[in-house]
Amino acid sequence: MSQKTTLRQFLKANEANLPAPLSELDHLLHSIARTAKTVHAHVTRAAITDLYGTAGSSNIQGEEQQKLDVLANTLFVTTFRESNLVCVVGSEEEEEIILMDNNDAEYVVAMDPLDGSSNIDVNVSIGTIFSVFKRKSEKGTKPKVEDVLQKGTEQLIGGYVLYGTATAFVFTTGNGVHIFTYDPKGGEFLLTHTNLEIVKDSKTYSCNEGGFLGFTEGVKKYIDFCKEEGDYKARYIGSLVADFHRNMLKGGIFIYPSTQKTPKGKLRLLYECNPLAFIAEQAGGKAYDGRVRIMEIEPESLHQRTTYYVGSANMVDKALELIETHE
Ligand code: AHM
Ligand code: MG
Repeated sequence: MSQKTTLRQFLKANEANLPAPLSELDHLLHSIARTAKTVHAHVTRAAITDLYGTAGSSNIQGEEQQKLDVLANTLFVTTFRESNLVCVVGSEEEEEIILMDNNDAEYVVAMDPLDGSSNIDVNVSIGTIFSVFKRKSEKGTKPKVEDVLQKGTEQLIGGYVLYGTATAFVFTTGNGVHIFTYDPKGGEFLLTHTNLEIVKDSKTYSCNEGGFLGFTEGVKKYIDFCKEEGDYKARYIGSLVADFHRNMLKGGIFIYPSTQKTPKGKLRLLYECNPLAFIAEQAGGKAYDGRVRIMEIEPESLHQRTTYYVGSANMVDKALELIETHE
């Protein structure tokens, strides 16, 4: 077995390609990776340590919070506070922005600390999703919500951690997509894919077809198109990070359209769609809301939702073409 590159070695070797001083982004990425290890440890032992089940509270979306949602949120927020690099965090689990009480810090984080909550209790893959930005407001002043409401094109880092059969840390700083797999033996994230590219065409579509009757005509036409082709596969875990990760590695399109229950789509622009859109584009894929490039949407609110079509470029193009001609 060849010696694998650690996250630290990789960042050091790629210093010139980072969009901010290495010491800062390096520190931030390490802090996220370290906390991901802690979350990994909790996730793998949750059935034993009584960490399954609901926390007895709801988030801003009115969704019941799981104990692990709350724990992951606390762990990541504490990490960012202690990093001294982050001035404000926007989290799926908290209604308002979270001030880090460090007005001299320059970075902003938007995150979903533990996505795929419905899969937590049943031992199915879940994930952490995050974006890092530079603040818009002046250093030394109190950060504002506008610091978090930045377009996806402004991201310095987009990333996720998949807690699956293995835990994987995937990110881009705008210079390709890299996957680090956690080695529980050595306690390190090791480089297992570099400059990942998503194939342009594939025959896998991921969509919750339970809502089919409520889909718009164009989306129905695209799903029908996949079925009529005869050799397409439907693959849907219901955990965004896991569905996205599979499509990144094997090709495919992930769709969360407008439904009767969620007319604006279900997924949140800032901390679910944008980071994955950045990664998809960096790997040669595409991410649209059905009409507009996800990363060009001007955010208006912290928990804003959007419809989402992401994955292999030609598949996204085909979906957009049918949506345009049928809506
Ligand atoms: P969550 O943030 O409450 O976990 O919801 C987001 C999750 C995504 O991981 C997944 O893609 C989607 O919800 C699945 O929704 P549905 O059950 O409607 O198919
Ligand atoms: Mg989520």
